Amino acid sequence: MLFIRVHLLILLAVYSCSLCYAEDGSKLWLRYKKVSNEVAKSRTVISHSNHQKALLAKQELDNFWTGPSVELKVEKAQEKLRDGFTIEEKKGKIYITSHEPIGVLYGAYHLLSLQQTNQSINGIKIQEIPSYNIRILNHWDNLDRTVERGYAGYSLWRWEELPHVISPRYEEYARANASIGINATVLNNVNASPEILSSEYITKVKALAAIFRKYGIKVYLSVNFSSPKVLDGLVDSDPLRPEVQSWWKEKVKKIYKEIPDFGGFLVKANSEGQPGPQDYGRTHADGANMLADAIKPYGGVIMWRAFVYNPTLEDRAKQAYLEFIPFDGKFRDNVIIQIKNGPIDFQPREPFTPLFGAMKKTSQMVEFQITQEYLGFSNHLAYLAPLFKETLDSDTYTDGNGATIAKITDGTLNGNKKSAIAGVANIGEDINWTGHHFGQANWYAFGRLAWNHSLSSEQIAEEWIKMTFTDDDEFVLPIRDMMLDSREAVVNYMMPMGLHHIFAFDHHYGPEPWADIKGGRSDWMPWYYHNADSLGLGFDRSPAGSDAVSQYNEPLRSQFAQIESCPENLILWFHHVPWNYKMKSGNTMWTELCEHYDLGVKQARDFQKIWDRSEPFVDSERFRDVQSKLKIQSKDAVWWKDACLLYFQTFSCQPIPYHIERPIHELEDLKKIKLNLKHHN
Ligand code: GCW
Repeated sequence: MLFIRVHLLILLAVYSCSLCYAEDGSKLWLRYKKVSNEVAKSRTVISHSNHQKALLAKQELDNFWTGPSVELKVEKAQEKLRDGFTIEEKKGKIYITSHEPIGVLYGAYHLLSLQQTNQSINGIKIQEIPSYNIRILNHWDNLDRTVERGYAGYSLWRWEELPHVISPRYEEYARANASIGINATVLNNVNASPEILSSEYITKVKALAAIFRKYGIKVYLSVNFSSPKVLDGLVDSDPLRPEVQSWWKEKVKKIYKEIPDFGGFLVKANSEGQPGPQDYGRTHADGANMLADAIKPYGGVIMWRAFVYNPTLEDRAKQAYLEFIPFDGKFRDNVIIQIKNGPIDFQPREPFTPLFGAMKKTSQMVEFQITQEYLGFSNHLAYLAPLFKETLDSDTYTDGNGATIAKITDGTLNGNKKSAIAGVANIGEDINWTGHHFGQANWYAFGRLAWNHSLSSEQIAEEWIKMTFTDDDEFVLPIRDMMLDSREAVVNYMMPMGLHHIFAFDHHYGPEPWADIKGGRSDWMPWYYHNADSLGLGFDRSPAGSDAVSQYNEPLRSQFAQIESCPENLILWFHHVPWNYKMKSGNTMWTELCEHYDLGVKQARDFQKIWDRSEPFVDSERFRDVQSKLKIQSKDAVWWKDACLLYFQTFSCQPIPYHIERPIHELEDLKKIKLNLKHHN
C-alpha cells in the first residue's frame, strides 16, 4: 500500500509540474540574469560621472545589460530633467543622461526593464520626468518589530541588532525601491513611539540611512507629538511653549548632524488617541508650523496627516474637512498635508476626500494604503492600481474642469515646490516580502504611479507580470485581466454599491455587519455606516441627511446629492436607498445588491480557474502559494456574501432572488465566528 502511494505521489509530481523548480518570490520583479563573459566583453558601460550612484548604475548594467555599449552622463545643463532621465540610442550606442546622479541609476533600471519585458531599443529616444518629487513609503512598523496592519511577517528593521548587524535585506529593499523610483521612506508607525527620537535609535536610523542613501532613498520618521514631555520630562509638549520649541530645534539639529540628508517628519496628531497640539488648546497649524520652523534650516519637510475624527454627532466622513479648511493658507511652505484617498479609511471603494482641491493655499499629498487592511490582508488578490488611479484621476472641479487630484498634488495647479505621494507599505520580513506574491504588484504599482501618474493600470500590470513571471502572452493576458478585475471583485463580494466599514470589529478582515459593542464608539460600529432598517440601506449624506455632499464642488455636489444622478457604485455611500428602489438596470436595490455579492463570488472562482490554467507557465512554488491563497479568497467571498445577504435580508424581508447562488451558511453560525487573528496576520 505504502509502495503504491509513493509511486502515485511521484507520478503526480512529475505530471503536475511542468516547471518543477522552486522560486520563493524573494527576487521580486528584479529577475535580471547575470550576463555571460562573452556578452560582458562585447560591449562597454562607461560612466562619465564618478558619483557613487552613477557608478552603481554602471555596475547594474555591467552585470545585467545584454545590449550594446552604454554611456552614462550627469549634465548640469539638464536642469529640467531633475531626477528623471533620457535614454537615447545613436549609432548603436545607448546614452543615459540625467541632471542628478540618481537619475542615471533610474535610467539604468528603466533600460533593464525594457530588456526584461522584451522591448526593442532600436532608435529609442525617451524622456522620463517623475510626476512627484517625493515618492515615499510609510511603514507602520513598531519598534518591537510588529507591524500595524502588516500581513507579511515582522518588520524588516531589526532594531535590536542595529546599528551593528546589517541585514542584507536592507540593501535589497533599497534596490527594489530605486528600481521603480521610490526615493523616500518613513521607517516607523504613525502611532509613533517617542523612543524613535532617542539618541540610541537615531544611531540605528543612521545606519539604515547610510545604506538607503546609495540608492537615493531619504529617511523620514514618524514622531509622537508628546516626545519632549515623554523623552525629556518637559512639563508638557505645548507647541507655543519656548522650551518645547527649543527641544525640537535641538533634536532636529542632532538628527541632521548624524543624517545630513534626513527627509523630515510625518505626524499623526490628535487622531485615534494620539497626542497633538489640541491637547493644549492649540491648532493643527500651530503644531505643524512649530515643527516646520525647527526643520526648515535643513531643508526638511513636515507631512502632517489630515486623518482626524472624533466620536461626535458629526458624520465621520465630514470631519477632516471641517477641521482643516479653517487653516488653509496658515501652514508654512515646508508643510504638506497628507490626506487619505477617501474620507473614511482605505475602504475598497470610497469617493475621494473633498479636502483635495478645497485647500487651495496649502500643499497636499495623497496617502494610499498598499497594505490590504480592508481588502483581504495578504490572503486576497486585489491589484490596487485601479483604486489608486480612480482617486488620482478624480476631477475635484475646484477651478472649473480638469482639477484632478493628480494635478492638485503634483504641483501642476498650485505650483507646489515639493510635491509628494505616500503609500502605506505592505512589506515585511516574509521571504516574498508581501505575503501574497501578487501583493508585490501593489508595491510596484505604487512606485510606478508615483513616478508617472498617467501610466495605465493595464500597462503597469503587464510590465509587472512580464518582469515577475514570463512575457509569454498566453500567461500575460489572462493574468493581466484577472488583476484588472480583482479590485472590483473585492468590492463586489465585500462592500458593493458604496457600502463601507462593515468589517469585523478591529481586525478588519471578515464581515460583521451586525456587530454592536455596548458602550463602544458608534463610529467604530458597522451599523453607523450601513444604517440597515426596514426602509432601506445606506448612509444618507444628502442635504436631508449629514449633508457631506456639500463639501464637494459643483457639479459633483448636486450629482451626489440626488439619488437619481448619484453614481450607482457609490449610491449607498451617499443615500439611504429603499430596498425596492429601481436601479438603472431595472433591478430593485435589493436584487442588485444580491447580484453584486454573487458576481464577486463568481469572479473569485474565475480567478482560481485562470490561475490553474496558467500552471505550465509558473514555477511550482509560486504556483502553489498563489493557488492556495485563491482558495481562501473564494471561501472568504462566500463567507462575505452569505453574511451580508443573510443579515441584510432580515431588514429587506425579501427572498434572495432565485438566480442567485444559495447561501451555504446559517446567519447564526456566522455570527459566532470569532476570528483567530493569528491565522490571518
Ligand atoms: O486605518 C486605520 C487603521 C489604524 C491606523 C489608522 C491611521 C496607524 O485601522 O491601524 O493607525 O488608520 O491611518 O492612522
